[in-house]
Amino acid sequence: MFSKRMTRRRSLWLGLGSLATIGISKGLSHKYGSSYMQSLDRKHKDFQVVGTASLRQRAAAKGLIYGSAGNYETLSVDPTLANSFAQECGILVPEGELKWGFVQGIRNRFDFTQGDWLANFTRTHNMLLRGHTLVWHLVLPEWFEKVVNRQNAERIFIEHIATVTKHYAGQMHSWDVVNEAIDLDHGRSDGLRQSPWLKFLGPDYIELAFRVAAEADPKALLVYNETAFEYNSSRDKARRTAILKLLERLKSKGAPIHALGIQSHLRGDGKADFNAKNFRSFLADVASLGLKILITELDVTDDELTADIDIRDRIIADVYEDYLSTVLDEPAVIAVLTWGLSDKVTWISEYAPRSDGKAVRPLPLDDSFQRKLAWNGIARAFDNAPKR
Ligand code: 9MR
Repeated sequence: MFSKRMTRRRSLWLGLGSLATIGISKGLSHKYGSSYMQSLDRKHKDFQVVGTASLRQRAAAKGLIYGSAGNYETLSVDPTLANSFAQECGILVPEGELKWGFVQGIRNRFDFTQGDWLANFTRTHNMLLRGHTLVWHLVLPEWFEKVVNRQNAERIFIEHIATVTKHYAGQMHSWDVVNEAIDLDHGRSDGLRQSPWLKFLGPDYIELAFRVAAEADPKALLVYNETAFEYNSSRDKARRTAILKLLERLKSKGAPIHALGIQSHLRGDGKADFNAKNFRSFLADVASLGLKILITELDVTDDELTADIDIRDRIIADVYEDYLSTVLDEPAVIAVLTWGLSDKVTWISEYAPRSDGKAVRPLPLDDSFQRKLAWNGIARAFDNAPKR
């Protein structure tokens, strides 16, 4: 009994400690005051939401689109999950089914079976569809290394992009044309990743991908999607600078790029410093290039947080609400997608599992598809967002 109480007290302490850390390190002192007591008050934030309207409806009321990544494997066998998607989401992005290794796992044999199933799902439920992704250094098929060389790379690259984009032409709200092309550790002055495509085609492969996609599907919004630049570390700042330079280069060459996708895989542990003002000014810089912005893969890890579900959920919800309040202040932001809808289906369970073996809770719905505080945090950010 005694030791149980001690455990509860200890976990409460750890939880409150994390709250305090987040309050200070996220640079939110303007909002909450930086004192420890004020940070503790956030524990009592009620995350109240008016009415029962879905995230889709709340987003739409502001001229925004809300949706999620989903996959064939789970949506095709789990009607309750499918039903939650139909209820909450105005847009769906296949989590893996349109990546190169899935679509063209066998050379020249394009397999759209699962992608088409998901596309049909969106039509049935009157949702928009997003494509992810045409060009990425990961999830390349096994044959890639054996077959692709400097002589044939351009033909294979163009063929793949044109075939996949044409297949879904007219159906796609937007396409992540190029994903994660920047890696500053690779030592290039332009910040580009030494990807296979860069090796074979040179840095203009990005522009080429946009041109091929635009020709095959002139209606889709063409997006450059990137990860890990949301925080205030010198690394994230340098990545933001490199991204802006890339976007400027593409625009100045007249490449048909329409938007930046900000993945937004966020940390719930408060160990990374988020600076709303700096991030907001980056968003304004992107918008000033005439680009739209999509939040494409939002989720919040909880692996370092207390086991206490009540406290954990509050911390996660608070990260969602704070982050979205900042980004939705920028009118160029037109859509928000979480990388999954229910805690039952999330890459976080493998990528950032909890060391205590408890289930992770990074998404808006719990593993029984009930709305949890993260849902409220998102709903509140939508409700308070300026209208587009
Ligand atoms: O969530 C996706 C996971 O199921 C896949 O195994 C993995 C490789 O295809 O990709 C994950 O999604 C990634 C996305 O495609 C790009 N941004 C990071 C996402 C999480 O890793």
